[in-house]
Amino acid sequence: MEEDKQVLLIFIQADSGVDGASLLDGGSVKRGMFGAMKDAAMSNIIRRAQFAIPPLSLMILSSRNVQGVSQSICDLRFDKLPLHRHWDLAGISVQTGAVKPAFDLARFLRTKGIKVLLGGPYVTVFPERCREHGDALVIGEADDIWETVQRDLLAGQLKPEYRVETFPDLGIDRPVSKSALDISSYFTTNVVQTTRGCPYNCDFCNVHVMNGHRLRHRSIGSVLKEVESFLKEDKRIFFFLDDTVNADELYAEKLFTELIPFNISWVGQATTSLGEKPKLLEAFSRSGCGALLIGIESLADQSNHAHQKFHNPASRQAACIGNIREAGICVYGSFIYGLDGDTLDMPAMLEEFIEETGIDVPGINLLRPIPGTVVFDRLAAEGRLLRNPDDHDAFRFSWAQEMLYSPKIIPLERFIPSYTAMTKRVFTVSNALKRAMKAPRLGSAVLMFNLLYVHMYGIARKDLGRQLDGLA
Ligand code: B12
Ligand code: SF4
Repeated sequence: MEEDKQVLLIFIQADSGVDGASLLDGGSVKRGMFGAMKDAAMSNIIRRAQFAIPPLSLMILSSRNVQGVSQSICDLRFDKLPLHRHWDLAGISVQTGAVKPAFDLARFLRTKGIKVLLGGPYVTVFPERCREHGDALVIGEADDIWETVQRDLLAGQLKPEYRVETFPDLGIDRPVSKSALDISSYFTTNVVQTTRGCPYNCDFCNVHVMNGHRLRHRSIGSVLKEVESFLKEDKRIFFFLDDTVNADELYAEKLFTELIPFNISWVGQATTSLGEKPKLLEAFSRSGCGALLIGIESLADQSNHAHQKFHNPASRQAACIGNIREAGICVYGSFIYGLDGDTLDMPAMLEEFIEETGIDVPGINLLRPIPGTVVFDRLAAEGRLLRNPDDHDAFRFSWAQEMLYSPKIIPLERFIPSYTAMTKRVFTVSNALKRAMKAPRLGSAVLMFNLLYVHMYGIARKDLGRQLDGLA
């Protein structure tokens, strides 16, 4: 009898970013033995614990079964490449900030005689740059076309390119299975996406480029079924991976009201406007919402507007955050310092805002121009990128560790010290303890995140310090 075709789906470990803050120079900066050991241990913990949720993309693909094909997932954050086995095809998920490790891996696998197929956000946005690195490309959301790919593989007729012409209809039931995952590797494996697409246009983001502007929902029945089936294998917390879980308020209210009897706890991402919708907030809280990441970005309208973000007016931010926290939901406030429109007054404003609103976990990011976003092209056209715009690897993921562009108003050599001085004051052990004690829920998780950030922003300051020295 003929053996099944073996497909290996690979998620890449990024060198830095949330996958594990380590110095960008790979540690060649001199540190004491204790410092080096502490950094290595913390990087390891971050890699293994902090954001260790499985890649939903690969769970979706491995759930599309075609008879005669067996699929396995290799998550390089935990797993070694299983090269002792035979593989007919390796599918790599390529994220925009981890292009080099993905292409290096593709080259290596091809030297071993394994066919490589590339898919994911970077391939969708820059297919031409990927073509030479794979035997085949999948451009776009692969939910349905993946079965065609598998059938072609079976027939020995893999095509060089599969292009998804129209966004998949998420209303069709496509059950997601965890059978290709090692459940014990992760913090939780309960990752669910209810909706794709984003009606907004923030110029630093490319979700609307990859997934379109129209919100596409799954049916509420199908989400409920998935939650029920996921709970049978893993009772831990749920992550709703939607970019804005309150984007369609009617849908969200119905969904989370129906989720109340499931007695789960969950986290997600939302906009500040949730704080002005008491019924929706109640549904979130009663269905077990423990924390929400809220993209506040700037406290100044002129800065948010300069980046096409209009749905978060500064005058309403504090009250909205107060209401969300009062409903018993922790707020991870995500800010960006260095937006066009920001001045040197912003750090003091941010610190005061974080203090006054009691934000449980602050994240103060540097703007990262990601290739394929509108801001990237604009900064390139204005001559403000500090690296060659053609070298996408220079724009790899990192954790607030380097400036990749010149801010519009603040000179770079004043911007960097103003940022590092702020993170030094905001991310301290005593602030971490204070925030954990005041958190409406999940106090120990709030403590863990804040402590990790004490470490990660410390690493970022070392890298930025080196960049600043280089400017002098
Ligand atoms: C959950 C999440 C995370 C999680 C898990 C990572 C992950 N990629 O699964 C964590 C917290 C670890 C994370 C980390 C980061 N993330 Co993130 N993350 C997300 C989020 C919110 C959901 C991802 C998801 O599951 N989507 C649902 C799945 C179904 O969609 P998908 O991944 O695009 O997959 C579809 C297609 O792309 C394609 N596909 C994907 N892979 C493959 C592989 C093959 C072989 C094939 C055929 C097809 C295919 O088919 C899939 C099904 O349709 C997205 C936003 C978004 N809307 O996607 C951001 C997003 C992916 N993250 C982003 C960023 C910037 C980061 C970080 C760099 C943050 C940082 N500064 O450190 C790190 C990078 C770490 C890494 N190694 O990738 C950006 C990526 C930009 C880009 N163009 O690449 C996004 C798009 C958010 C944004 N606003 O721009 N992230
Ligand atoms: S940052 Fe969030 S709200 Fe803005 S376009 Fe991206 S997904 Fe939409």
